[in-house]
Amino acid sequence: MFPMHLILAVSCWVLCFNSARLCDTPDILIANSSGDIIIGGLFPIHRVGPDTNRTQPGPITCSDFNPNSFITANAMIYSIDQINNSTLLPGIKLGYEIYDTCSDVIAAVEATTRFLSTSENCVEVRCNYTDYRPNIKVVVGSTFSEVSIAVARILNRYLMPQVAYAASAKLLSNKNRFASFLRTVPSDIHQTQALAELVKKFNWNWIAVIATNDDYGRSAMNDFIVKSQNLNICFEFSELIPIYEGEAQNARIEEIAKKIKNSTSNVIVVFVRGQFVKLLFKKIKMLKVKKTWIASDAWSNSRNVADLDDTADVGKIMGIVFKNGDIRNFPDYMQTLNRSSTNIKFINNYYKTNCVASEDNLTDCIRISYAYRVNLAIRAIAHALQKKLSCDSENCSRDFNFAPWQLLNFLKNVSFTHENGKFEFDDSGDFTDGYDFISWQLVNGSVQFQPIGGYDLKTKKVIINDSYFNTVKIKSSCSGTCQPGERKNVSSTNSCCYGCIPCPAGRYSERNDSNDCDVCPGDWWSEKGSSTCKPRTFEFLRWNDVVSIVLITFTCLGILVICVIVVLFRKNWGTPAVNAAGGWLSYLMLFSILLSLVSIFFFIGKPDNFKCQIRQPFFGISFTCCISCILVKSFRIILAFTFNPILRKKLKYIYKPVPIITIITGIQVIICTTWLLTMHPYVDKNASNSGIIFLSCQEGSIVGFGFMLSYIYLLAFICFIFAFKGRKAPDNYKEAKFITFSVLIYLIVWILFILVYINEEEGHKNLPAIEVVAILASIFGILCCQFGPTSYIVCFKNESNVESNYLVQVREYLKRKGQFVVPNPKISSETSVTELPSSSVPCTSESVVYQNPSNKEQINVLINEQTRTFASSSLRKRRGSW
Ligand SMILES: *[C@@H]1O[C@H](CO)[C@@H](O)[C@H](O)[C@H]1NC(C)=O
Ligand SMILES: *[C@@H]1O[C@H](CO)[C@@H](O)[C@H](O)[C@H]1NC(C)=O
Ligand SMILES: *[C@@H]1O[C@H](CO)[C@@H](O)[C@H](O)[C@H]1NC(C)=O
Ligand SMILES: CC(=O)N[C@H]1CO[C@H](CO)[C@@H](O)[C@@H]1O
Repeated sequence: MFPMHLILAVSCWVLCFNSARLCDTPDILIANSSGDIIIGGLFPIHRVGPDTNRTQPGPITCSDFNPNSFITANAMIYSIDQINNSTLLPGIKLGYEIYDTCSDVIAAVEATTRFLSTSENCVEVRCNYTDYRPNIKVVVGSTFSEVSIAVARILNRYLMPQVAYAASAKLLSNKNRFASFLRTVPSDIHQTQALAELVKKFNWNWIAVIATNDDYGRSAMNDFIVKSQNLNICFEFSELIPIYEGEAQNARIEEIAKKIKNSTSNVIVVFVRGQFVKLLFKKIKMLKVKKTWIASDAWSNSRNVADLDDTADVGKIMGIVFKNGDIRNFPDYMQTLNRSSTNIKFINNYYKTNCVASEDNLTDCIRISYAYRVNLAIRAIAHALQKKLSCDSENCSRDFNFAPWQLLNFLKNVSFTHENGKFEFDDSGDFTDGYDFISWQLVNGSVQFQPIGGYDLKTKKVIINDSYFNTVKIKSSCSGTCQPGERKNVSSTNSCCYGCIPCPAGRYSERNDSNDCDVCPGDWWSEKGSSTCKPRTFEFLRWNDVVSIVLITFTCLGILVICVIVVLFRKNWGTPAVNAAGGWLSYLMLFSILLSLVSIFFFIGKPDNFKCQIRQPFFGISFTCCISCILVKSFRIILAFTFNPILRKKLKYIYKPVPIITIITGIQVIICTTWLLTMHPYVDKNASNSGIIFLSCQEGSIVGFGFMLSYIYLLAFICFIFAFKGRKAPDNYKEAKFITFSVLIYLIVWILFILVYINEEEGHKNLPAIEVVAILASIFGILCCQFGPTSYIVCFKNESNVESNYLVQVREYLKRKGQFVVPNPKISSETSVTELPSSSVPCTSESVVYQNPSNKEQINVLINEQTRTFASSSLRKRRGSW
């Protein structure tokens, strides 16, 4: 067993290596400068990394010089100079150590180990790095996410701060895994959102997406699809390009190019590195396809692609870039970069590039480099150091020998303003200052990247310059826009491909591309294919309809007639004619007829619940009262023609007008009350499938309504029977005929009404009018037949309106006819009379008529009594016929 302290001693050892400065060329160290605090830098100065077929771990050699990265690296040097010259860190000199990553992890990892070396050029292997103090305090870099991730994984162990200026992979926001990683660009998670919003801004909803088949491409594509779908953008297809060059990749790109040629979408979003975009565009050009291309930041400002011949042939290209800004005097600095005075390597290669050819070229090169983002990174570090070293305007603490992790918190919480912008890292260590959109414009035969707008991360708003926006006329949607008044008829598979169908009647859609047609609210309505609803018109029997005016005229006429009759009767009150017409019974009849006429007004005009409920009972009860009066009159006729004394006595016993009228009307009141209390009538809005609502009264209970009508009908029928029996009354006695006639009118009219009512379509507008006609017909029948003759007599034959006249004439009539009536012989056996043949009996069948009475006195008494009964209940129309 080894003692524990021995194991610990063994597990801690030191790795030393020659000073980087002692390395022979070629080496990945690009530039360095001593200082109080040294900042590490990682830049892909070369595009192609070390040979993949290495057999010995010799020095790393890279190829394919990248001028943009060279400029980016110079931006770091320049920015450090700026800080040194400024008053931000008084008395402190910042130094740097800049390495080439060769766009590959292998060189980046080597550079990282050098960052971790201590002043003795050793990387110590310890158990506890709390006290570990390497030369480099903070690292700036790198460009590619893949490289940055590798570096971040190593630095995470030491919690050495790393500030990236371009690596935007979403993964790097995870602070559990990359605790010391910060960046001066937003995460790609925002980029996909920004691109989706850009597509939405141009109202494209039918697009395709292509990505490289690696972590970056797949994750960007998936994010983009999800975010686009949330904005109702649909995808015709999505394709992945393999990242390993070769036959398979070539074939795949060819396939994709053909698919693009075949596609109906005009907009293709591409999350592919520039080098593969180049291959794709070559194929696209061969197929002569023109589309609109949306570039992710991976190639949005790639000179490599832009410098292809005839890039404009593939169509319009728009791209997203990190928000750019100016570094003061940096272009001058790059222009006057002196080959001898600078200590940066590869300056000669730089002078071989296009960038230095002209000022314009240089500006373009600087714009597409990450210079501005590096500048922000150095500023953030300087502001963090200012806090860490507790600087005031003159002095900083000169305690430089701190462990890198001690700077991390100051850096995370840094907040500074620069050129009116406020910069700070969010909780994920990312900047959130948004993006710019650029458009590739052909100027003098070469592509320039022109800013066309931007995206604000916080408001998620895309702003595109109007001047550019208005030039974009491209449409990319699977289907045309559905107009207001139509709705989408979406197929089950794809929500962006749909036909448009007009909204059915009664429904509407206000906006373009509505998914559904809304139902018009209650009293509103629309025609087929409407974008709005219009109020329905109510249809009912209006006061000013011709029918109504006619009906009202007749009603008023009826009221007028009643008034005239009342005046006539009042004037001739007590005369036999008025008495014969019923006396006070006439007033009651006229009053109930008046009420029936008044009820007509409830049948006309806009129905409401009150009118619906009141109108039928109002009419029913008043008319029942009227009929009951007629019934009493008919009853009296029966009584008058009943010569059988016993029957007469019985009938006379029952003949009590007031109770009869009260009971008969009372029963109707009960029927109507029961009806109203159980299922009362109500207003029915019969909304048809047109712009019309039929407002009508539903009777609620057809049984109640039927009972009410049948009851009146039954009473009228009884009247009819009674009066019919009295129709063979003596010539002078016309009352029975008139009752028969008026009741017959009623019976026929209401049979017709019932037939119409049953066959009439529900809630028809004219149904109330028809009922009013029936009411008017029966009322005028009664007025004419019951009151007309009496009125005639009191007006024109008033001289005969004397009681004696009545009595004399009745008696004469009976005598002339040789007929008079006596009580039934079985009861009055003292009279001996010869029975007449039944055929000659002029009176009712119950009556027994005798001829040649033996006792003249008795006969006279009898005649007097009969005459009085006649006189009190009859009227003679044709006096001359007596
Ligand atoms: C810093 O100051 C030096 C000397 O004054 C000057 O040469 C250099 O251009 C300045 N650098 C910047 C970035 O202002
Ligand atoms: C690690 O080292 C620091 C400084 O030497 C010391 O304060 C801390 O206690 C150590 N941690 C452990 C777990 O030993
Ligand atoms: C292109 O479309 C045609 C007909 O629509 C189809 O036959 C062909 O397979 C399509 N080609 C590709 C590459 O999708
Ligand atoms: C004021 C000052 O110290 N400026 C120096 C800052 O650092 C650069 C080199 O990195 C020097 O050239 C400046 O003179």
